[in-house]
Amino acid sequence: RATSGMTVWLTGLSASGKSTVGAELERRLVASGRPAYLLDGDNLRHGVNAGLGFSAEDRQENVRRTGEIAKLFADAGTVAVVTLISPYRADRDAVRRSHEEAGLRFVEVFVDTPLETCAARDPKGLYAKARRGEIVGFTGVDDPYEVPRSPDVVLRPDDGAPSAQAAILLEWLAR
Ligand code: GGZ
Repeated sequence: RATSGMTVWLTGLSASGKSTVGAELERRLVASGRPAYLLDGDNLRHGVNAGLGFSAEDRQENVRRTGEIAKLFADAGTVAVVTLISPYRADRDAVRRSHEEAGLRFVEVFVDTPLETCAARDPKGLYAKARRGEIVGFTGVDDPYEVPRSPDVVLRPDDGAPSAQAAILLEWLAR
């Protein structure tokens, strides 16, 4: 294919900036003539993934389904930009394997914003609720986040605002 599809998978804590970076990456790709489509965890949970909660099993199924959807977009020649906490290494690795088995490129991006920063941002007040015990099993508070061991790209707050991080990511993808 002239325009080859792939999946760019952003993993990181809630409020790490995944969705903002992902939306900006999608915008920049489309502006440069590259078909791209954002698959955001929070959005998908209202539709195809409605009914899934935040147990380890449900998160695994959330990641699996979203990975399958991303594969369809990638196979159609689109850049699927996925933004999901996807806290478990094994689940993310399974999506990578399934892409590779299908001959599709999979790029894992770790949005490495420290927990303290995410909790200080707390745009939806979820960290505060989790700390008060009003949400049980919140990632980073009382639920695990397994840091990627060999991500393809790491984005840190040092890299700048989400738009700057998206630019870095786009440059990496172009190389
Ligand atoms: C983590 C939760 C939880 C719990 C609700 N743990 O920052 P947000 O609010 O807008 O996005 C988060 C979203 C996480 O959904 P994902 O599909 O990305 O998660 S996973 O990949 O782990 O399946 C957060 C909100 O849902 N949220 N409860 N307990 N995040």
